[in-house]
Amino acid sequence: MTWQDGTNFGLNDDDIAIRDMARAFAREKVYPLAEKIDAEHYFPRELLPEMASLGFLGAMVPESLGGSELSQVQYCILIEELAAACASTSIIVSAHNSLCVFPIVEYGTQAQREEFAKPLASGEALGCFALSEPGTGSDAAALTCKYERTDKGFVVRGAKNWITNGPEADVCVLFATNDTSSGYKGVSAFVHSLHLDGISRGRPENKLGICGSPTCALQYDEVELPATALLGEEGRGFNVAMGTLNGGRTGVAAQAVGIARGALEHALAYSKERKAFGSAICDHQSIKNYLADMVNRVDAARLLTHSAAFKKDQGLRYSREAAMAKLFASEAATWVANKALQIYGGYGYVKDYPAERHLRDAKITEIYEGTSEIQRLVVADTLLKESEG
Ligand code: COS
Repeated sequence: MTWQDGTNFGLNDDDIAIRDMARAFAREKVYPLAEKIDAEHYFPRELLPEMASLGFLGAMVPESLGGSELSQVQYCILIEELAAACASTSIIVSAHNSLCVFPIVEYGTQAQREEFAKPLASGEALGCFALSEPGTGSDAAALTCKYERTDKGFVVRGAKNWITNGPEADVCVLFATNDTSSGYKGVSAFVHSLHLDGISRGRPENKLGICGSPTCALQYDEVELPATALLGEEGRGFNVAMGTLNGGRTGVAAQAVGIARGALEHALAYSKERKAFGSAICDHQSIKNYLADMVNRVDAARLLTHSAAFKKDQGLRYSREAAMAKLFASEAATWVANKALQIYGGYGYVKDYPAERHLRDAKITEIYEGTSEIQRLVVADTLLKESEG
């Protein structure tokens, strides 16, 4: 298998060093486990200590708290490299960083950063994010998980769904409302340990793809949280969720780029080996057309992803760019993985080759952290707003 660079621009020496380190780790430690992770729905816990020591689990954490403080562009490079080897491993790292560590560092107090971000960066704890509910996905403001104030802090009751890392996580960023009639203005964010009385985890979901990334529901039965669990201002939780998802969407876009690149690399290698009508199939025009269209999509997806991440690094508004990157990269990943499987022909349809895994893994990138339909809404709404001047 070849490991190619594709189109990049403006990467500095640090970015390239991080890419090379992530690529070496992905190739030597993650890729050999990818088939087992998928086939056995295996959570690769043994990768966590080394990923922590390489700074992968503290990518969003300041160096003063033991993190590696990567730029968003560097973070996207890291996620792409992991995803090219194993999509499950990449989303374990991405959900931990983008959805749990980021909001703690961005919106939390210094005490919350010390209590939660430090162990999340060191690998002592794994993070998750609880926004969706059984009846609330795209319409996130309609959530019903309820919190009430008490003398000591808060009490929470309700259900959360589709929690990536849920079965294994130790720390959760939770969204709950104290007034469903107030819409998004009733929502507050909290950060808490998942090892509290009253929290139960559902059985791990049996998914189409990313099978080593564990997902479950969470049930909160009269869970008591201390007053210090409130993350950001009361009533501003929806803004915490949206601000967090902007960054998360660049991470999923990078994951999609990695899955697409992995699919392309395998199909490219196969097309050079496989013979039909007297020559390697890559010599046939139909296959060349596929390869050209695949690499175009991979590189265009990476450029959109890095452009959104670059805007975040500059401190600029980037919600439209993040949505554009996720929308394009996720649909490109499914398209590229589908064409890669086609290049393999019958061999693509069986589990002896990774082509069908790439296709199963790619599909979720069109769904989680905001469906393609929601991304189109965000892109069009921000475009219309910006055009008003
Ligand atoms: N970035 C920053 N802020 C955002 C934002 C974004 N992308 N989208 C909305 N907001 C803010 C708005 O600025 C507004 O805040 P203020 O009143 O303080 O200005 C607030 O959020 C409400 O905005 P709006 O009225 O547009 O919210 P809606 O309820 O109409 O919802 C969508 C907007 C549909 C875009 C939102 O619910 C969404 O992203 N849904 C998908 C949720 C998702 O990704 N779920 C996956 C969970 S993780 S697997």
